[in-house]
Amino acid sequence: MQRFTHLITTRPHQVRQVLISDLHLSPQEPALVQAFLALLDDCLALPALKRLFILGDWFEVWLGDDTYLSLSQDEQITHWLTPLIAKLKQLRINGCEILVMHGNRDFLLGQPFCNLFGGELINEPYNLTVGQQNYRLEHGDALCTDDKKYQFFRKIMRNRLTQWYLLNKSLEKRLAIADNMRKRSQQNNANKAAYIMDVNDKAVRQAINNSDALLHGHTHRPEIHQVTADKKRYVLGDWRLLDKDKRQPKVSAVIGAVTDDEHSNDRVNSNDLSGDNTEFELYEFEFLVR
Ligand SMILES: [Mn+2]
Repeated sequence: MQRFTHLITTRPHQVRQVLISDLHLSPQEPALVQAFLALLDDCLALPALKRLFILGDWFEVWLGDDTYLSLSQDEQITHWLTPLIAKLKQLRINGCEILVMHGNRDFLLGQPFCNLFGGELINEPYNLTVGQQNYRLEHGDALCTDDKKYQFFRKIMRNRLTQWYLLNKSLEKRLAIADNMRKRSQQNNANKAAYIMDVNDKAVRQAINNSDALLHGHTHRPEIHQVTADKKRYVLGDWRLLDKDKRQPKVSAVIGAVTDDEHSNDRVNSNDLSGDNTEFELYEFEFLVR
């Protein structure tokens, strides 16, 4: 895999939009939560940042917004999500929009939770204009059409009725269902060939057909692929805890950013994101675990 340079140290004044996915945050892996908070600190330090995209699988599992919203104030104070919400809210107040897309693990995430920090839930595919080009953003699981079993499961899970049914179950029931689903999916995936878990070439070509580029996560295979002579497919990375047993563990992720190399101040303050010098690149984000 190619190396990607660091966002902040490269050109902080030019970063207009940051795109991340597949953080798989959970209270069981606090290092990833810390790393996300560190990224938000980086974002807060970017003077021209206008948008943060979270393109799915933000959370390892999401059983419904009520798991947080129904907590008492005292319970919320000590909850692992609270610092994260506070920092996102700060970012939003600073003028950065926060756009959240569902992944296959957190498809029950709702607008009420996003309202806590002024975020907006967006549908896939989402059309992003980068300079003169149209980028199609999606989580990526819909592109893995070789995995027939999963696509069937996806169709059922993304159905409004299924979601309504799930959200009306008690939290205990939902926990049990999620646990069961995770186990089944682990069993299934263990027997699947590597290509089945990756995107399907035909699905990619279809998806990119009406766009200039495709950007997704989900596969945990960060890379830049040339799909046609003039169209690229960018794959964001998952957030990984590395060197877990060593003295200095770190979290590493490949993220995306839209930069604009105009230096004039009025451009930095304007909402015009479509300049000729606008470009999209993948970057390495690294966080040393404290
Ligand atoms: Mn995923």
